[in-house]
Parts: sequence; structure tokens; C-alpha cells
Amino acid sequence: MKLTVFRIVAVLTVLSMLLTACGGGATPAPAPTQAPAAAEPTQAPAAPEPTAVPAPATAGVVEAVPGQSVDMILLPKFMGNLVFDEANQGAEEAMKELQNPGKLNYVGPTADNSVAGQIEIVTNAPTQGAKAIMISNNSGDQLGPSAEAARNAGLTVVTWDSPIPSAQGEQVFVAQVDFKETGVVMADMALDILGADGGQLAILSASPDAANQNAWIEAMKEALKDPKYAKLELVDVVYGNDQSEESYKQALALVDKYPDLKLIMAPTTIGIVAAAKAMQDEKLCDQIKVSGLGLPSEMVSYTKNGCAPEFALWSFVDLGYLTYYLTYLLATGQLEATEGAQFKAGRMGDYTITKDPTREQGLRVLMGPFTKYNKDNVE
Ligand code: RAM
Repeated sequence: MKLTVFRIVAVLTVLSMLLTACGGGATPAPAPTQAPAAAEPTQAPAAPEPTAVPAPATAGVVEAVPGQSVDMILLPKFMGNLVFDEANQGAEEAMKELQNPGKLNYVGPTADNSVAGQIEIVTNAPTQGAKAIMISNNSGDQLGPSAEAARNAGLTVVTWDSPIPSAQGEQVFVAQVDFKETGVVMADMALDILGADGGQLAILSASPDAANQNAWIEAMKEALKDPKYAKLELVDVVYGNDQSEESYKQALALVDKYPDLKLIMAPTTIGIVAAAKAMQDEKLCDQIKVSGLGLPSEMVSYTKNGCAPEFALWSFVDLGYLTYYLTYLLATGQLEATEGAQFKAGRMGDYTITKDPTREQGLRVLMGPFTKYNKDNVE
């Protein structure tokens, strides 16, 4: 009896298997959309555990997705200065590469209305429809409130060439070179030119509100404390407001005031040309040399005739290019302005946003390097 029941069960089982194989079973076969081998989320390889080991340097480098449309403003200290035109050229190159169909508005005040003019442009930027503004600040901390208002209105605010000292309203500063290093470079050029005997030197700066020049002057004073510069005597700091005529007059006033003056150090491309021209016009180049930060194309004759034997600078084209890349990435939401964020700036390669070690507050992207020029490489 047991055997018979077993046989019946076995026959029924075989029949049921056959029916299932032929598709006629009561239980439908799994629909093809239920992908058979699809890994369940829980079966996915486990995500790496958070660990204290920092990710490889290249892991988080953000590469720009081109073609996003953002209107941007490039605001120089003032219009009519060749170096700012070069920065605009670099920004245009980056814009083309990034295929931004939006606008790039290169706009600035006149040199004699720089402070009020910059504040006005930043204040009006949100109502002009701009999504980002790139500022070379000539208005010290006075620009902070309008930069902050622009941020609050949703604009991306990046500074380049000259930061907002307090960093109010500024997301990142694109530094052409390290500001402390600028002080050392200027001290070294002074030592090179004046030699072991040293002598008196004076600084002819841009405007008293120029954050970059002010920082460089402080850095140079700091550098001069090193005993190796003991024979260099800094006697004065004067301001030509980055205007040629005013700078020329200030250079001549220094000559009158300091009969033993041996060097004028001008950390401005406008000031250095004006001072060199003043010394040349007064036939004083044997007695008083000029150095500082200058544009080779504007300095070539003064370097060749010995009035300005040595000076330094960086590429303003690259500075504009790098600034545009960073600002595009921030304004399109592809990158955040946070310490440690990394991005690729086209032909210039990878950069990291860090704390600005030369200010109490603020973030920085450091470009570099310096190039020193003399009669051998000025052309
Ligand atoms: C002038 C401007 C600019 C500065 C250069 C060195 O053209 O003041 O801000 O970076 O000099």
C-alpha cells in the first residue's frame, strides 16, 4: 500500500515537472524583465570603508563639463592697463575652450575713480543678470559689503590679482604668486642691484587701497629683517595711484627728498615704467636704479639701457585663464569653494583650493611662478 502511494506521488511529480518544462505549469516562469543575474544592491561589492588615509591626489580632480551658459564679469582695478587686457585675453581663451555661450563682460572704472567705480560695478552686477564676477580689488576692505551683497544675490564672487583683505563676500582668491615670496623676490633684486655695500631705497607703490601692493610691501619689510639685507635701508613708501603722471611726479619727489637714494622699487607695472622714464629723462640712471614688478614689453628699453637692470613678473594671460576656469566651475555648480577641492584648469593643469596662508581669512588658489627679467631675457 505504502509502495502504491509512493508510486502515485512519484508519477504526479514527474508529470508536474514535465508540465512546468512545457510552460503549462500553474506557476508562471519569471518574466524576462526580471533580469536573472542582476546583482541585488546588497550583493554589490562593499563600498570602501571611510578611512583616515587621504584619497589619492588625483581622485577628486574636477574636470569641467563645457557648454554651460553663464554670464560673467571680469572687473580689473581700472581700464587702460595692459596687464589687465592680457588677463582678459586669457579669460577669453578659457571661455572659448569651455564653450560658454554666455557673455564675458570686461568692464572697469577709470584709474582716478577706481574705489567708488569698483564698488558701483559690484553693487550693480546682480541686476545686470551676471552670474559671476571676477575682481582685481583696488578698494581694500571697502569692497567687502558689496561683494557680500552680490554673494547673497546668488553670484559667484572670485578675486584675482588683488584680493579683498578681510575676504568678506569673496569665495576664493586666485593668487598670481605667493605674496610672502613677492617680498623676498623684491628684497633679493634690491640686493642684486645695490650689491654688498647696499644703500637707500624707496618704494613707489600703486594706490594706498591696493590690497596686493600693500601685502607685498609688508612682505618686503618682513624680508628685509633678515641680516643678509642689513645694508639695505628702506627710507619711504609713496603712492602714484597706478597713474603714469602721478607716479612720474612721485619718483622725482623721492629724488629731491633723498639725495643719497640709490634705488626705487615699484611693485606695479605702471609705477616701474614711470619711475624708469623719470630717471632716464633726468639722466639719473647711473645714480638711481629702478626695479620691481614690470611687464617685459614695457620695460625692454629701460632694462637694456641700465635704468632698470632687473625686475620680475608672472603671466597675466595665464592668471585670467585660470581665474575664468575656476569661476566657471563654481558658477555652474561643478565645484565647491571649499578647502581641499581640486580642479583641472585646461592647459594649465590641476589646482587645489587651500586656506590663504597670507591672510587671516579666505581661500586661495596659487598660480605662479615668478619670472625675473634682465638684459639677457627681457626680449
Ligand atoms: C599693476 C597693477 C596690478 C599689479 C601689477 C604688478 O599693473 O597694480 O594689480 O599686479 O601692477
